[in-house]
Amino acid sequence: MNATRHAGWLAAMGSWLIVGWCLPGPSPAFGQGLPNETPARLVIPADDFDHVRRDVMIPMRDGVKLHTVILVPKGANRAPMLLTRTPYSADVLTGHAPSAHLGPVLDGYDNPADVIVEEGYIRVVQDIRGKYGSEGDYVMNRPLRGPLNPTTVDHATDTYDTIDWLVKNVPESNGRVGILGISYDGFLTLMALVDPHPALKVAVPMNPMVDGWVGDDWFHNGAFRQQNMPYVFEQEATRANEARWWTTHDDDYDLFMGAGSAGELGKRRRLDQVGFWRKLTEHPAYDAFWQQQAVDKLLAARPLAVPVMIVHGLWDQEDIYGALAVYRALEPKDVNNDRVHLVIGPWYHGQQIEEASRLGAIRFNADTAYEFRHRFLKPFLARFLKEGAPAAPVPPVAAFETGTNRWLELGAWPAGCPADCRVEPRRLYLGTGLTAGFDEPKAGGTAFEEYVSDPAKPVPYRQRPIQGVGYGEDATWSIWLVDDQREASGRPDVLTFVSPVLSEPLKISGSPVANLVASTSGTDSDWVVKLIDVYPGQVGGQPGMGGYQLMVSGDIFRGRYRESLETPKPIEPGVPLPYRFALPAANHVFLPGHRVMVQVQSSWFPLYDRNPQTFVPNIFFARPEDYRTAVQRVHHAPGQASFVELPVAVEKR
Ligand code: PG9
Repeated sequence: MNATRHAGWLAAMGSWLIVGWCLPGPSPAFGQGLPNETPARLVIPADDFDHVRRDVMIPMRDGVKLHTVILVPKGANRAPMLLTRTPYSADVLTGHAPSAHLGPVLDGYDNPADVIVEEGYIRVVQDIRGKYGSEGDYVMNRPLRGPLNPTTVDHATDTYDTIDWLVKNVPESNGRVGILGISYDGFLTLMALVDPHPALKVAVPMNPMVDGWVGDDWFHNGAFRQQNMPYVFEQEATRANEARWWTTHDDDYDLFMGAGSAGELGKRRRLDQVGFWRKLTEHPAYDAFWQQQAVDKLLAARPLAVPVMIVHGLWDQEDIYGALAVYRALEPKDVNNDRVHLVIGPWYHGQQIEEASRLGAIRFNADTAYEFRHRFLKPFLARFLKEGAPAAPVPPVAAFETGTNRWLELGAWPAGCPADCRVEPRRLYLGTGLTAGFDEPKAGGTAFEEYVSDPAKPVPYRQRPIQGVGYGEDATWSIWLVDDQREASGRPDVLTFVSPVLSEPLKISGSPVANLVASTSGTDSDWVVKLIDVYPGQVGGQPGMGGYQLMVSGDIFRGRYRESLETPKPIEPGVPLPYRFALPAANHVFLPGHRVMVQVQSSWFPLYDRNPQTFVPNIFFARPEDYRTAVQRVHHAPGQASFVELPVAVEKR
């Protein structure tokens, strides 16, 4: 590592590394300078470029200035602007490649680059307050002004002020602005809908962070997603994310087992230095802190003034809850069914701006992401942003049906099929002999199935060694939801119920609901329920898919919240108790020759922290002695039936 790179690396590691070193090489002869070879002001000749880049600092109403990159296609006149606000660096999002052409420059995270370039949009990307080139202080998912934010500014006001400046200072624009973004940027897109600027004509929240406790990035039904601890550290330790989480193990399973609890790992890594970690550990339950910033609730309480296209991925490994929660909040406001649109694709988190002819081992018959961008996104944006654009029909709902691999254009969600069909809940009962079927349990069978849940050997959520959350070259984090579940089905601490081979297609459209009657010998417990499509022993044309166990929906529920999400309570040991919780939506056809499987287990590690299985005040700080094995029982006798309520789409007779 030469001196320059060494210095660069140290700079990148941030100013807290104090090391002494001297640059090698002879000092200049006395009295003779050695001219600096770096120009005082670098000029980039613009002749090759098909766009002009402007870096501006836009003043907010409280005086804080936000770094904003504006990319204007050469020759643009009365062009609409597409805005994204981000905590992930406007320079990175507008510098994916060192090219003179806008396409490669934008081709990467958070840009539907082909649509932006083909449609001649002015691309605007802004660092949110407190991050990278912007001034101000950073607060994770800064709450709206109100009980959680006593200041006069939030992402709604910052967006309003930004749009106000843009329409007055970008002469090439037509004064119309759209906003779009994925994930955190999807959350920021939704914030723009609160008291929106009149020039904001359309919003496209994709895979948005909406409710961090119920089903998005931080918890799922109270179980903590501890593999996001590196994100908390890097996102808040420094303004430009220079301080990096450091590895000690190639297998995250070992890292988190070694620490014992998430709180202990946080303590060892001094995470208490960053504000959001303190908030996470202080609010393990669904209290006012989480309820008051649930974006679906906030938007449900406000008028909808801006048309939206909400984009959801069926295998979104990060924010599988948010998009459909927002759709449920906004759809009732859409009296003419022409302002709230929904697209559901067979994608991982954000895959809709990438290539999506397959997801892991699962193949689709076309690049479903390209289809989304060109069949749905492009005409939707044009309709509201481009003057004189044709009002190209975009269906209220476009939902990809997995299993049959086809797009359905629907009037609402869940609807199941375009024309005359309806969705009706049908109970898939878990039964004697680890069966699954639609017949109610009969007397005479066994009363329950049993397994031992040992916190010293939690069930890995995927095959080990388990990577951390990452998106690099060799990262497979994005596809974990479609991992083959055979790894789990063979474990004695995973109950595996399976149906007979289907002779007819079974189509589900909507959210399955887990209904367990379960007991534990402990006083706290997690319950994981997975709905799985079991492929036939061999699949023609797809070697390697024979017997594949594809999870089409699955989630975890932390038992202490059984009676109240806000107030955890101990579980009475040994007593069969009902647990009912929704699983993520599916739009799937189990084909003839396939089987339906339900797996039940009590850990999903290390993505989720372990439940000690004894009731403690705050699981973040459970002590080693709190972690005890527990005997788990899933009951299925008549009167104590466990089942998964399937949203079955049936043709109307
Ligand atoms: N949803 C992504 C994320 C947020 C917070 C923690 C980890 C991941 C994202 O904004 O990309």
